[in-house]
Amino acid sequence: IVGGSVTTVESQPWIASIFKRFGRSNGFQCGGSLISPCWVLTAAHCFPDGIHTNAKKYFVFLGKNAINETDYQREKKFSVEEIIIHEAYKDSDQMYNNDIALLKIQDIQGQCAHESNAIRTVCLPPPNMMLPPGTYCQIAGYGRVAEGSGFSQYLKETTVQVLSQRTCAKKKYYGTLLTDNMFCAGSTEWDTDSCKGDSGGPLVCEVDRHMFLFGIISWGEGCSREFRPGVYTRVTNYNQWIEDKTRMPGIASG
Ligand code: 4AZ
Repeated sequence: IVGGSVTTVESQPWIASIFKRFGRSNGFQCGGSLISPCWVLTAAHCFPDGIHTNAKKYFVFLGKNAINETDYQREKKFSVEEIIIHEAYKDSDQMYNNDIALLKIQDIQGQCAHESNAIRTVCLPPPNMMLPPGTYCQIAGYGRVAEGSGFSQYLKETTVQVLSQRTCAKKKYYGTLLTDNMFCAGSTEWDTDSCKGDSGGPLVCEVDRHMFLFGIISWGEGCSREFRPGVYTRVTNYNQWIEDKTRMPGIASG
């Protein structure tokens, strides 16, 4: 996150941090959001091996304040039982379409997440609920604090404003790179934004005094550049997909 401020996980208790094992060392990969006790929603581009991704190579923390510190009081570690990448996910050199994936998580006792002050699920907005342009939303993550800098030591959050699709699809902005599965959010001063390492993490907005997960941090040209706002996966296009993929395996009928 460029700009904004350092926060504590209690103010973003749905945030997940996704790590990958590299032999002896582990690397922070992406953010995510806890949408139900067993499921983290994140970006498909966090798994460049696609359907060949080995779930065993990944693990997830909830309740984590700092990437490089262990907080025995608050954080909980989970293995990844399953990675579901959207069937229509597509990456090009410049953008990602259908940039959405689900991780099924389980702790060492085989349990899903338990709520605490530092760990909570976030609600999904109703299908096709649109946000008026100008709506203020929050983004959060452990990513870069400026283009070309290192990742943030601690969780950061900031406020961005939703842009209209019409504005963001103008030539001066992203033109035809923007699809209906995306929306843009940024600051009018171009002084705060998501950045590399924040991908997969949450964009939440308050509607009727409740917080909803409207966006997944996805892409953008650089960070905090003029006329290059952050681009977010439009979560309301995927309510049915999420429901289908996270539904408990039923008993076959007929
Ligand atoms: C990235 O590379 C990335 N400014 C994420 C968000 C943005 C740019 C790049 C948006 O993960």
